[in-house]
Amino acid sequence: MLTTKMEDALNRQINEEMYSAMLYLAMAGYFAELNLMGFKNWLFVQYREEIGHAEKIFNYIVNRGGKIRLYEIKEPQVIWKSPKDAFEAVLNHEKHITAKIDELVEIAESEKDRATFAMLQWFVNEQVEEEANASEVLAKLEMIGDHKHCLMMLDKETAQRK
Ligand code: OFO
Repeated sequence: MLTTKMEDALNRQINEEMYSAMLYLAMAGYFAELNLMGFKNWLFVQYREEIGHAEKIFNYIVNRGGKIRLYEIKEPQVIWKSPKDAFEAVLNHEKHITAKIDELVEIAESEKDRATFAMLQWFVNEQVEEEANASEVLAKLEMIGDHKHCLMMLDKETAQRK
């Protein structure tokens, strides 16, 4: 059985993951407006992954016999200054999520909840990938600068993400 503190923190993380999904869906819309459909695809795939993260925690709480609590999802930003600005926001957001996962791990340790600690290791590893994916696109955008042709090439590359 989950302790109240652990259950509450996990439910709050569902909200964080749902906000991540909303943020990336908003960003997909921003790139669609710029006719950068490859970037739109990248963010749409990311949006779906975030829904998957929320579902993973939801199912874990259910499997442990806990209570699900859903909270209001904050309205995301919908416009950015440039593609680079948007991907800086992705990386910063993923760093924020990594800190949230670390907090959950600390709670699992302090509550002596080994099952939750084990489950969270998936998220610890996932965050390494999430930050690396965002950093990779951001680094390329920084390299490209104002070169429209290179931006179109990167748009083609991001269109491949599944
Ligand atoms: Fe992007 O990893 Fe979940 O929130």
